[in-house]
Amino acid sequence: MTTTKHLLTSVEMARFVANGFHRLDAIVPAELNERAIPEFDAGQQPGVEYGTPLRQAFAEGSISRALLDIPAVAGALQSLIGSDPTVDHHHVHVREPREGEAQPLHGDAIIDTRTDAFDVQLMYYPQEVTADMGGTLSVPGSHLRRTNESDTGRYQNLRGQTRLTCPPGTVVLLHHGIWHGGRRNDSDIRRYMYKIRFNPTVPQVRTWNVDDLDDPGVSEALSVYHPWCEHATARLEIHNRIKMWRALTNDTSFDIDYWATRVANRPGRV
Ligand SMILES: O=C(O)CCC(=O)C(=O)O
Repeated sequence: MTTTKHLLTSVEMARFVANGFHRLDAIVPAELNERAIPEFDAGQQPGVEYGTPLRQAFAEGSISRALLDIPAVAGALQSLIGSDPTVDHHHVHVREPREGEAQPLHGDAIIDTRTDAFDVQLMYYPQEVTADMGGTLSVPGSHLRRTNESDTGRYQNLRGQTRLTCPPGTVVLLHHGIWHGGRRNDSDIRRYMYKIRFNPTVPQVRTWNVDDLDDPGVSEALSVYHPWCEHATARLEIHNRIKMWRALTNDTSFDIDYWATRVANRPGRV
């Protein structure tokens, strides 16, 4: 990664904590998008061993390297995962024209109960994705509701879900836990999505631009309600976000409406 100048703000980080993704529309230059599709058609990108340091994972001149060197991508990734991440794996996902079925809703890998660390998944869409092209479905705010891989596969539609449509060159950075799946492609066009998963190697603490840490917009962003759960259950998700924000800021006193402080109160216990 070449620059850390385009770091996310605290309010943007809080939105990521609440929603589970950060979206950068049309951030990749046209020449890279045009190069990507024939290369993806030619086959998967060269393999990378699990846990390879990002600096060594992708060759100079490769699409992956060029993508990760885009300052806004590098800055957002640095903000979310910290410096010197490793590459877990990468893969080009194709939804074939009129293929007839969607991928079940799932979270990648096994149930993952970490509360003080998370992996980041980058999804890159080199072409315009229209409503009938099988854009990735995801459920904003589902990432802290821990599930085991495709246990959510029986859910066909959830209120608040989004099926991605985007201009060419869009990048979405996601929390590893988000519920997602490739949708059915009802168009005549192959749909491409290139995914890279990153693992942190440093504590994910204050890795973004914290100048606005005290902005009231932080609590506001963390308090958003998503329509897939009941009003009362949504409070549990806000509680999960408070715990994540405490870990990210290393501030064990952070709270919203006294919820985390109240439930942690055990007078007299050491
Ligand atoms: O193709 C897609 O849109 C999503 C695929 C994916 O993320 C997966 O298989 O885990």
